[in-house]
Amino acid sequence: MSPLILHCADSQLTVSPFGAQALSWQVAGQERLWLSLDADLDGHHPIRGGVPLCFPWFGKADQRPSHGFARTRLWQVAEQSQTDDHAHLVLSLEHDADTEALWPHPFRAEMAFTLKANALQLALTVTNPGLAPLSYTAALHSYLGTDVAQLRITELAGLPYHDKLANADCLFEDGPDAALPPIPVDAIVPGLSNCRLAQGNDILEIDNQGHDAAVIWNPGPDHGIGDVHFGGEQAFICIESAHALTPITLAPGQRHTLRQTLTVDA
Ligand code: TA6
Repeated sequence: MSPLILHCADSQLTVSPFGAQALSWQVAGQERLWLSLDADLDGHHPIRGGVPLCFPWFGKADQRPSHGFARTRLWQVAEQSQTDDHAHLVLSLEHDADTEALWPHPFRAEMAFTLKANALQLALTVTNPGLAPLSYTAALHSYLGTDVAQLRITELAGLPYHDKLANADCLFEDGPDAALPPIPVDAIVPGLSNCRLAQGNDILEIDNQGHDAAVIWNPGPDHGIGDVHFGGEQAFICIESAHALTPITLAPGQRHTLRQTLTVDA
C-alpha cells in the first residue's frame, strides 16, 4: 500500500491507493495541499488532508461512515502513463460484498490524476454497470494549503450559500471589509465553479466541473477534531468540487465525471 509518486517537470504528486487520495502536491518545491501532522495513515481510517473522496454519499449518514466508503477502501491501479508534458494515473474501485453491505448497488469508480508542470487535474468518474438507475452524491474534498489569517476568497462576496453550521440559508458578506469566508465555515455554495486563493503574487486557481456546488470548509480553532493537529486549521481551507445538493442519477451504462483542476499561476 505504498504511496504512488508522479513527476512532471518541477512538480510532484503523491497518491495513496488507500482512498485514491492525493496526499501531497508540490510545485517547484512548494506544497499546495495540507495534510495533518496527526493524519492516521494506517490504512483503516480516513486520512485527514490532501484530497479525500466522498462517495457514494457526501456528509453524514445514519449508522454508515461519514462521506461514504471510497476514502477507506484500497483502490487498484488501472492506468499509468507519462509524457513530456504530463503524468497520468487512474485508480479504480468496484462494488464487492463489503461495499454492498453498506450500499447495495453495483458501480465502477475511476479516480484520475493528471499532473502537469503547474496544474493538477482530479477527475472522479462513476459508471453504472447495473440494470437499475444508480444515484449517489460525491465530492473531491480538497484541503488546500493557505494562511487562514490572510484568507480572502473574493469570488464568494454576496453569494448565497447553505450554512451547515447554522442550518440556514445565508448570503456571504459583501464590501471591502467582508471576511470571506468567516471562520469557522461549512458552506455549500450552489454552482460556484471558479475561485482563487491569492497570497501576494502567489495565486492558485480552482476550477470545478460536473458539480452542483462548491463546499467551503474550515472548522475554526475550537474544532475538537482529534486528527487535525494543534493549530493545523490555520493552514488550510477546503474548497470542494461537490455534487451535494441533489444526487446524480445514472441510467444503466451511463457515467458521470466530477472534476477539479488546480492551477498555480506562473
Ligand atoms: O465538507 C465539509 C464537511 O462535510 C464538514 O461538515 C465536516 O464535517 C468535514 O466535511 C469533515 O468531515 P469528516 O467526516 O472528514 O470529519
